[in-house]
Amino acid sequence: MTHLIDRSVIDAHNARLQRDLDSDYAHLGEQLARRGIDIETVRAQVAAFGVAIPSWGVGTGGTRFARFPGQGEPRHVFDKLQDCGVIQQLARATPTVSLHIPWDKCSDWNELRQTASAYGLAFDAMNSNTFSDQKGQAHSYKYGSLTHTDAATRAQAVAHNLECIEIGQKLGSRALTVWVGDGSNFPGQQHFRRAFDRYLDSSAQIYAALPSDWRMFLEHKIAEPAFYSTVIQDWGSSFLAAQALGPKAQCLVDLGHHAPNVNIELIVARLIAAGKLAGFHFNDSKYGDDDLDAGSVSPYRLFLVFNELVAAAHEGVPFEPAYMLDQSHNVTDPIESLMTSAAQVLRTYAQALLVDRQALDAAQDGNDAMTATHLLKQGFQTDVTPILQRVRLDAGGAIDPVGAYRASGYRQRVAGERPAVVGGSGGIV
Ligand SMILES: [Mn+2]
Repeated sequence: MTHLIDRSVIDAHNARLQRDLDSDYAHLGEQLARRGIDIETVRAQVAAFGVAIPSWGVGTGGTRFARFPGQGEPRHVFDKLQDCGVIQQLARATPTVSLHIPWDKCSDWNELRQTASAYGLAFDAMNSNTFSDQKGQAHSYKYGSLTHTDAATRAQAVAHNLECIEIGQKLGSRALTVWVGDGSNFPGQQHFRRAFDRYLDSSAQIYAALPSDWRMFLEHKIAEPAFYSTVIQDWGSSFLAAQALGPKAQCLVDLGHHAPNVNIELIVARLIAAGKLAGFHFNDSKYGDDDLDAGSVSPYRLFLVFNELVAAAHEGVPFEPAYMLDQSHNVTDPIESLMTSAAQVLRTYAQALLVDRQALDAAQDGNDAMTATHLLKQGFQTDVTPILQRVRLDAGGAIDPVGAYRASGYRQRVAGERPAVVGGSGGIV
């Protein structure tokens, strides 16, 4: 195993914090025991939980207006993997990386797989890109890709997705995430039904090429870059498509891809019930697809999503969601944001595990709204920090990942090794 952060830095950092942690953990254990909860059971469940990092998340993001590059940004997929390795070494919650093609194209996929393995990383879902044109591409996606009116453009978009599957097979991935920016900017621009039919036709060709143990994740988004209509606008469109394609096609929920105030946890419940929940792209937002750090604005909303997941697991509903962060880091060090966000996801999962399901069932059956909502709040308001810290410590990580990361001087080191790209590319991710 390649250690990117010197072990002694982490050990010294942990040594200063461990006594407080032991005391806090024991105290929380007592509190939970009074509620009939075994802290060790919760700890084991949290330790088994992982969330994938998108390779593009370790670069600095941007907006439609500008991008302000950070120091020592990754230059290529190997640099990105290295940053993901640091995140996993310190925060111990992100054992997989989700690649994006063509941004992560390289000449030796075998070498990439071995490098990832040396960092203790594996590959999650592959992400295709038919929302921007690549150099030398025969047909433009300006007016759409899988749903384009021109058959040759659709065929090119299908072929790109098949290439993503092929690359993914070399890396041990088992899923393809398809998000299309296709849609329209003017009323009347697009024939809604025909565009959706073209989507189904193109997607069916991709679906037919899926290896038997693969899944296809359909990601809906209400708007952007098309601002009047998008072809896969909402979970309903996504569900119709997944239903038409077959059992290996499921619906991916990106928390930022809905209208403001939409009840996302209810969508999650519906997709679980239909056997069509693919998984999540976690982030937070206040206005639109803001791609802010998970739980940074509305942690209770994230909790309510996890409440549905934990309830379904508790009730033995068969489902296997894939979890990924999908954020844009414009003003923070992406490594710090991703470690913090991964911890936030684990925190929220732990809080949802604390809800007394039996008491909640009784309150719901008895129409006791106040007790029911108090039961959720009781889980959400429990400070599970000591559990997260113990999980990291036990796995060889840092009790305080951001503190240890800053003490390690990693960013300064790679800033010297990775010269800044003058100008840089657009910041839209
Ligand atoms: Mn997403």
